[in-house]
Amino acid sequence: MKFTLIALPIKSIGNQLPNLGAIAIAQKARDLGHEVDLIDVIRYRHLNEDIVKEIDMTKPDLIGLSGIITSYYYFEPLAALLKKYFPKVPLVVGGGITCATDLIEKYTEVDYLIKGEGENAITELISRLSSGQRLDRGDIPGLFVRAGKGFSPPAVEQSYPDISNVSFPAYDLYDMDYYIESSTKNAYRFLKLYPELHKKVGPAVRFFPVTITRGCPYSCSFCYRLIKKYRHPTIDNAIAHLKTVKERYGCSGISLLDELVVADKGWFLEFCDALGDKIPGLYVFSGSGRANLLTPEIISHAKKAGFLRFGCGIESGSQTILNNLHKQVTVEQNYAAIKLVKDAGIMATCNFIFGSPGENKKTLRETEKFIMETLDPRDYAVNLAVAYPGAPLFKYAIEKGLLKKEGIHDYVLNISFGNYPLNFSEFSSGTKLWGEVNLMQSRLKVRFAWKARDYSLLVDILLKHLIKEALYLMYGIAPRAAQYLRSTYDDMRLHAFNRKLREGLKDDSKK
Ligand code: B12
Ligand code: SF4
Repeated sequence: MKFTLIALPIKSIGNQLPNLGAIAIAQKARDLGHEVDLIDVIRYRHLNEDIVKEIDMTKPDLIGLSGIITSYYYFEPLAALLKKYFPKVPLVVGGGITCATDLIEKYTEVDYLIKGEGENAITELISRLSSGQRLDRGDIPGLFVRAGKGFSPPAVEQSYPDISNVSFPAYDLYDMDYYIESSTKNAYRFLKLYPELHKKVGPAVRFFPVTITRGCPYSCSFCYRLIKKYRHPTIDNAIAHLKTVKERYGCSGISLLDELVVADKGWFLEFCDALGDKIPGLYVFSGSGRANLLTPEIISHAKKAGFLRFGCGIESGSQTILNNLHKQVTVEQNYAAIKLVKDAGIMATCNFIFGSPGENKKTLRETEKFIMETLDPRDYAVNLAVAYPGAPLFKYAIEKGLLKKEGIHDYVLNISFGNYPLNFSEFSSGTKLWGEVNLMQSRLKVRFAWKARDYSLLVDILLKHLIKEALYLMYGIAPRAAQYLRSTYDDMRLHAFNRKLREGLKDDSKK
């Protein structure tokens, strides 16, 4: 069987990362003896008509689409086009985008949808399709089968492959140099902010993103749990994987994209020791720490193994907000974790989420205090609370009436564009919340500049800060005007996009 996989893009964010799920599935199909093509839209940004032409040439027996939820804006028209031009070729979709099962069921004619890890379900799907067996009962774990207008869901939600026995992803299907260059640039963007670490690593390490473990046993309310069960491979398997990446592609740096690499302490310690012994000189950027799990032992092993950065997913300096997000972490644990990581000379990268349920002036002040006492401007990133379909926060938005069921389609298109229309906080509007967050960031800049006795920076920031504060306080006129302009602009963009989509499909039908 000929299988073409399409790696769907997301709105460009500068640092281009490959879709590792697509090449995991590609490798599975190859292992089963099938021929696989990959159309990498993340890298090449193909127009839909080019994809149609390419598929017309290669004539696959099965087309797979792979992406995360923010690929939705691209996925829906492409799926419609593929069904129009190749009605007899079955279409299967997988990856985080499948959290929008109801939309995919209603707004597309995709034949199969695979939820969670795809290796087992794709094996069954391909073998049944290639042997001409019927597939209409939805009896394969994780596999939704279209039956008329709707999907027939599987009896078992998803199945979990033995990750020590799946082959390493089909990296060769990607333009590896392109992705290595992008990951390397990103790693050095951070390294340059930390001269000591930069000096230690030197200028010539190549970085590439890899995942080793799968899943996470926690359930923070903003996080979509695509892979429910946490699992790790054997140490030998993990080491062989990283050695392959190093030897084949010359990467002695990796960005570890695991959701929670420290979830199993015993395994993680062994993994670090094996890294130090078997791949000396490897450097690791990891985003997946968790304050309640980071211990001096974990950090000292990680340091020896070459970890340069540990994410701490702090989210907030307020215990109320941490509780509302179901973080299962205390503010004190967060303080201690950051100190531990920084004292070891490892970058502590901390993400903060603003605008969660219960967020108000007091909780913002608590977070400001937390940042001021633990971090500096290099170490933290600011995000707004977003409800991704399938995440507990999404259910909360529906229950609280913040999002109506009939508005979900537009909402998902909006978040694909990077617009976050829901306000969970106690502030009267999203604009007011964002205004407060902006002010807090300005204040933090001033306070950091003051702490560093950088007077010219201080004057510069102070002026900008004063202007912002003055505008903000002017009877709310500025925020209201900004909100009006922003929502008008967003609506216009969304309507233009939908119009283009409809017109594109109409034009195609004339050809
Ligand atoms: C790398 C990554 C990114 C990259 C982009 C990756 C890409 N090019 O698509 C970057 C950094 C850009 C990114 C951004 C975002 N990400 Co992200 N990201 C990840 C991360 C850390 C790793 C993904 C990965 O490689 N996993 C390993 C592979 C093996 O798993 P997988 O991709 O899920 O693939 C398996 C299955 O999904 C399935 N499958 C996948 N494709 C296909 C195709 C077919 C045909 C089949 C049958 C099966 C199948 O089988 C695969 C093997 O089992 C995950 C967390 C994680 N560790 O999974 C989050 C994750 C995917 N991201 C997520 C989110 C929410 C985001 C953001 C929207 C928000 C944010 N603040 O992070 C932004 C989007 C920004 C934008 N501009 O749109 C969510 C996904 C939510 C969703 N429903 O899609 C995740 C799961 C994190 C989480 N737990 O919430 N992300
Ligand atoms: S945010 Fe991190 S710790 Fe929380 S559920 Fe998601 S992956 Fe797990």
